[in-house]
Amino acid sequence: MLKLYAFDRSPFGWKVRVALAEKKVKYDMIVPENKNEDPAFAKLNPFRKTPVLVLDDGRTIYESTVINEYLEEVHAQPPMLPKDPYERARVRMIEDTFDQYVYPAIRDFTNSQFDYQPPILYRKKADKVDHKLLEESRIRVHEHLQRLEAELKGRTWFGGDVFSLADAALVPALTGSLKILGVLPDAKYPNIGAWIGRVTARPTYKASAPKEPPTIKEA
Ligand SMILES: N[C@@H](CCC(=O)N[C@@H](CS)C(=O)NCC(=O)O)C(=O)O
Repeated sequence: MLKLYAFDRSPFGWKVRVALAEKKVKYDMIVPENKNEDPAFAKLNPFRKTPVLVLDDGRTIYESTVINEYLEEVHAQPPMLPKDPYERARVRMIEDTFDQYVYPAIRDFTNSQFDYQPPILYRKKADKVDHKLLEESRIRVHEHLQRLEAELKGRTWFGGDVFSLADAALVPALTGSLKILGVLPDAKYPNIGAWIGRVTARPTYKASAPKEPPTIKEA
């Protein structure tokens, strides 16, 4: 059986679990211990990041986007990429720009105001908050949400009629971290709000969501 090395709360692990659940692929999830020191983990992924997918013959795939593309190739049903080449590129742009730009904005927004000791986000005292980074990242987060809101105009999913690899990539942020941080839901983003309702109603949502999500502890 496939093995997935991932953390319960990791957004990138969650994204892969969504694709595995959608495609009804069975796997064992392993939470790595001491991954930064354990030489065995470096053999799975020299960059020592999770998630890592281990195939039945022991070969490994790391980088969540690459893992999900592999799953799409090997388990074609249900398709998580539209048929039209431009639409496929559009889905991939949404996924790739999430990893490159949206995730760092959310990370800055979080780290500027919280100390994270999983699973608790401890709110920093006012004099420890990086106010400049907080305000800068808040603007970036909302710019991304405006763009994603527009992508959903007239579409059920980011993949149009197809619940896509981009939808899987956005599940952790839009239904997880941005909700915990109090950014979503927001009446300014009705399409995203409706998308969240549809995503969380999917049976695959429960199967892939963290068992113990982060919680905020006020200062
Ligand atoms: N680009 C990578 C990012 C993976 C990543 O940042 N994983 C986090 C968990 S969410 C991790 O392993 N962090 C621990 C570390 O950086 O040491 C992917 O998409 O898989």
